[in-house]
Amino acid sequence: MEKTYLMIKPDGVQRNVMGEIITRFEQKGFQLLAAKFTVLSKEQAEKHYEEHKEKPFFGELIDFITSGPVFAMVWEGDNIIEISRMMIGKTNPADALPGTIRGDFAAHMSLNIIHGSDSNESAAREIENIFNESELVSYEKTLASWI
Ligand code: RTP
Ligand code: MG
Repeated sequence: MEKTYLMIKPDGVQRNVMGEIITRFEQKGFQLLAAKFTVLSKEQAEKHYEEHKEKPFFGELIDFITSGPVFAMVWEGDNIIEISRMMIGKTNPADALPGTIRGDFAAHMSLNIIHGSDSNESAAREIENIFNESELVSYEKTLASWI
């Protein structure tokens, strides 16, 4: 089963859409393994976005992602990396289709609500940056079988 790191960014927290976003991933059938409401340190932010460290917008990206609390989560499901990025929508909200999280809630490139890992390697690095192995909960939804 594939894992991904999803993180509601400071703008998503402040826009009061955390519950709505979590609902979408729950209803899609994915399983939450870990969650943490926290302010990223500069070191965590730089590690999270290390693939962008040579980009001109890197400084602004780090300032933004550390500017307030984020909701960091680990989710699991078949093909979750590709599917969750489809649910999130394109990076630039001008290209993000209605029905996607960015298409529905975002209007600016830098304020695009949520991050989703783009590969298995990124997911492993991003998860390890925020969570200890022991914080990932493994469980079966056995109690839902009678509903
Ligand atoms: P994210 O990593 O945040 O989930 O977003 P993404 O995969 O859709 O996009 P990525 O290329 O990884 O870019 C990371 C974040 O950097 C900002 N960005 N600004 N000014 C620019 O040209 C530019 N390009 C990217 C965006 O906020 C993007 O989410
Ligand atoms: Mg990215």
